[in-house]
Amino acid sequence: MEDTIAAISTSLGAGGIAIVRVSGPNALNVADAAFCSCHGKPSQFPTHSIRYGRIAQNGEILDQVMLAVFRAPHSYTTEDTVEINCHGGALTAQRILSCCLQYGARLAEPGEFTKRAFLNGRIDLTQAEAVMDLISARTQRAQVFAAHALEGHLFRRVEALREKVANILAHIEAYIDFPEEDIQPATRQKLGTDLGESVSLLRELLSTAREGRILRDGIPVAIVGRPNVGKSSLMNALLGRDRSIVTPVPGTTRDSVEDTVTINGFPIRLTDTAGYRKARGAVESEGIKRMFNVLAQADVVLHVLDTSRLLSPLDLELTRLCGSKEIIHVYNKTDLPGKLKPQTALNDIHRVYVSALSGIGLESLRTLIRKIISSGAVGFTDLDVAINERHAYELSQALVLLINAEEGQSIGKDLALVSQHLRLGLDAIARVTGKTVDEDILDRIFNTFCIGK
Ligand SMILES: Nc1nc2c(ncn2[C@@H]2O[C@H](COP(=O)(O)OP(=O)(O)OP(=O)(O)O)[C@@H](O)[C@H]2O)c(=O)[nH]1
Ligand SMILES: [Mg+2]
Repeated sequence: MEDTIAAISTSLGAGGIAIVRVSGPNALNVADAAFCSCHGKPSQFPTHSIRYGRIAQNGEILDQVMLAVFRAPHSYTTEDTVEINCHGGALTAQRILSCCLQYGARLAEPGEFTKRAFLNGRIDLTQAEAVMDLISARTQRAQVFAAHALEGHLFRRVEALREKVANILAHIEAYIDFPEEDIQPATRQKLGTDLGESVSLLRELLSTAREGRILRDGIPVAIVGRPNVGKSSLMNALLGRDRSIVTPVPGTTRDSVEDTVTINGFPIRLTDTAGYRKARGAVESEGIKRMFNVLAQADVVLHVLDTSRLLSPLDLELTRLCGSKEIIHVYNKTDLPGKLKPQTALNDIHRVYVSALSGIGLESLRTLIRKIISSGAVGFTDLDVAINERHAYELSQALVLLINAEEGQSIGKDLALVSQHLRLGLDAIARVTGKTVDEDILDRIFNTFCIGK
């Protein structure tokens, strides 16, 4: 039998109301010991009812509260659950929590309520992860996708795929069990079609990984350029705060500096980098190496140029190193007397004139960034679900295995081998929804949760 857990489920700090949640077989006993009211004891309240009363610890009244009772299995965790709505502010809730702990509950671990909801079968693993995504969503789009996943959209897609693969496997294993029966060409063809469809479904899901990453982490945008052109100043101007060090000394920024900002509703992960030149010393050399890593990961590159200076071969080299990425050439320091005119050599299709110092042109830069992102160049999915990194890891393993099975099947390989690939692929798919899952993965997922969720 599980023990009974308790935690503060609202965020700490000033607020109208805080909620202390208690869940487990003893939740009602804990509430009976802590709650005094003319309405009687919580263990006698009907499920989904809320009553006014007081919480008292060893005879001392801590607060006037509303206490809600949810009886198993109709609660968030599917266990008996009590929610004590007390006054906000860290201390009151904290004292009520200690009172619940004294009367028999233990402090919940991060995400333990949601983990119980999963272990007790009320939600699958993708829905549990959606709870966290919902809490940490920074944009409306991320919030909408998380809400869909919580409704089970992703679960149903993965489950449909899993069933399809399970059926194919059952079919093939039937032939392995009765080797004397010759597999008919029509049957082989049907197996091939089903396998092909499963591979397509997998690919479709995997194609949403990028958007999933963008929704959670933001679109990666790199700020690059020669030393002293104003990269860090631009970073700070876009963020609206003093994040990256700015000095007149070329080579100020060494390490990459990352932060997020929302531009017209899009979450952006901006990274300021070390200025590009022939490195002077080991530190700068490492900084420039990191700049190239950031560049490789970026979807959009802000290549900053200094209009008060002439173009350098390094500028051309850097543009070339960006390859086919979406580049915006940011002509900075337009408040100074200018020498640098638009450069056809840079092939600067997207160009904007700014002064990071005065703020001139920043709005045009934001508009341009938004235009590029929403033009499809950076690509958004048509599906209403977007997988996360864990799902992508499992599904790409499944993809390799299914492709192996598909090939093996089509060239008439030993069916035992085909079925082995399928079985492993099926396991990987099942790990996405948590149908099969090990403790390690669960710990890793739920440890990222906040306490009280
Ligand atoms: N006049 C003027 N000065 C600017 C502008 N942007 C940056 N600066 C100045 O240029 C100098 C270098 O700015 P940073 O933002 O540190 O340049 P950086 O590209 O990050 O330089 P490194 O980190 O050394 O590669 C500082 O003195 C800034 O104040 C601008 O728009 N106009
Ligand atoms: Mg800098």
